[in-house]
Amino acid sequence: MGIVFTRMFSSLFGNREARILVLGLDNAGKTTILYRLQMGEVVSTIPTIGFNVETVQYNNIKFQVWDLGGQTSIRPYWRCYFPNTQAIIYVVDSSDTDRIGIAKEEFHAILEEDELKGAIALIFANKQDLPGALDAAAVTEALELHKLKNRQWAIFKTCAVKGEGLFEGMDWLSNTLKSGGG
Ligand code: G3D
Ligand code: MG
Repeated sequence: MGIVFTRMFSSLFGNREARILVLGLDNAGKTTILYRLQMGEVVSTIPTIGFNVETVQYNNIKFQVWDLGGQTSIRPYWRCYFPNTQAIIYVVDSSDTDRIGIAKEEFHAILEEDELKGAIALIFANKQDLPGALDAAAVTEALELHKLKNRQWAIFKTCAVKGEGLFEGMDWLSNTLKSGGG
């Protein structure tokens, strides 16, 4: 599958530096997705302040992953990762209905950031294989996606462990970026 994704993203940004953030609560499936994309070697670093950031560099595009939620004191440090962000991939555990409200709040809060105003948003309603998982319409509702203004977004059902749905989402992402979004 890696070849497919690397082909999709090659020459997307020319020589421009680009960033794609993969965000969501812990346990949503972000790291699994990063490995599934197989776009390069995953490098894990812990910046001074102590949150874990995973990075895959593909040509001039950086995919960067960290967990939202938790400690509020580290949040200002997230901003170091915002410049040149063309897209946010927001990963939700669709079966974690207890925390979907928190997932919504975190998502809307991060989208308020000035430097992320122009970023497009791809939402993965992950863990569709688990019993009780909300479908895409229910996740759309729970995340209040229809409240998003001036932002291109799309939601896809995924099962990251099986690799299902990822291609469709990444296809939307690369096409939307190609046509000038982000
Ligand atoms: P995170 O990086 O967002 O914190 P991870 O999440 O990618 O580490 O995934 C957390 C756990 O959820 C992992 O299980 C992982 O295998 C599992 N997971 C990820 N995607 C799916 C999915 O689509 N379906 C199911 N059933 N599980 C998934 P472990 O047991 O390794 O902690
Ligand atoms: Mg992780």
